[in-house]
Amino acid sequence: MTRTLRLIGAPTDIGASTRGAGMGPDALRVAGLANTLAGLGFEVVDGGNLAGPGTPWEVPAEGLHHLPEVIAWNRLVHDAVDQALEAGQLPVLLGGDHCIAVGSISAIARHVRQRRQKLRVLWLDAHTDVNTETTSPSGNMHGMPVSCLLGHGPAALTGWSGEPAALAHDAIRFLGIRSVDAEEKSAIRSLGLGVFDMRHIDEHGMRTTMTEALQDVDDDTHLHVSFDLDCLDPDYAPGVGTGVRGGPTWREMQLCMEMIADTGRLGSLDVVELNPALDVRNRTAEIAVELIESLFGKSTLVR
Ligand code: EXY
Ligand code: MN
Ligand code: MN
Ligand code: MN
Repeated sequence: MTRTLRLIGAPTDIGASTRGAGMGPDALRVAGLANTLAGLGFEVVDGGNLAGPGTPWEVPAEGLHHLPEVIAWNRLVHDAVDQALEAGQLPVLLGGDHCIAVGSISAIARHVRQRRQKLRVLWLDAHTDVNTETTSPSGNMHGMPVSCLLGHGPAALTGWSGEPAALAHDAIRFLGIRSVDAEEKSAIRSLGLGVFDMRHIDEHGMRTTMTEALQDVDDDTHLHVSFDLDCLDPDYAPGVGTGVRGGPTWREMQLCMEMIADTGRLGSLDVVELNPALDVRNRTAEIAVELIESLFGKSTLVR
């Protein structure tokens, strides 16, 4: 049966520190995302862009930047992802900055729970995004979605899945991590989160790391990938607002994607933090499309 993928554009930089991520969905379209996925044999429906509030660029209130607008965007994203899942489509959310993962993963968590499946989230990122309004050094909400999903973030953004926490602490694995605030480190330890940082990838290689990250993924598992493009080394992906050097190479990310594809359990995807205003001739968008193609099963294996 042909699987239908639904592209959902969320053109916003409402949770980011730098403007420009709102152009991400169209840059991915220009780089040929829909045709590339159709070329793999999927039916691809591009649902266009959601229409949410603009970015007012005001100072943070009570430790949070733009909370009402972040809620509005996440509400739109939540409902669009929910509708795609209800229609039997595989949602591909095109950000937009990473704050929108609250809406998408909350919808996915409810759907997975109703089907009595198990959820595993792979958070591909230079950052762990596990700040809260009391620990965040910036007030920027793209640094907080994981806390919201674990039930520890701002109250207005927790509980959206129908449970206090959309994610159990052992339902998420982080890969590519190399920029973690001091208070995030404490949270990671106290919550017992599974973090595969760059030191781990350096020491064990991507193959072993992915084998570990995918351990216990089985036929009942829904795999969600939250792909922050700043996971990649900025030499390969310059078009991001919060790039951190020392990330995985293009080849390493390819292997990561191929090993996820090999499980056959990919059920949903966020592609976030692409900032075309900082990119070089749409290179980061093109690399993202190549990596997403591998994630959806393009194989370069000869044997
Ligand atoms: N940890 C920093 C903060 O919370 O402000 C930086 C977060 C950057 C988040 C990027 C999108 O992954
Ligand atoms: Mn992120
Ligand atoms: Mn990041
Ligand atoms: Mn827990």
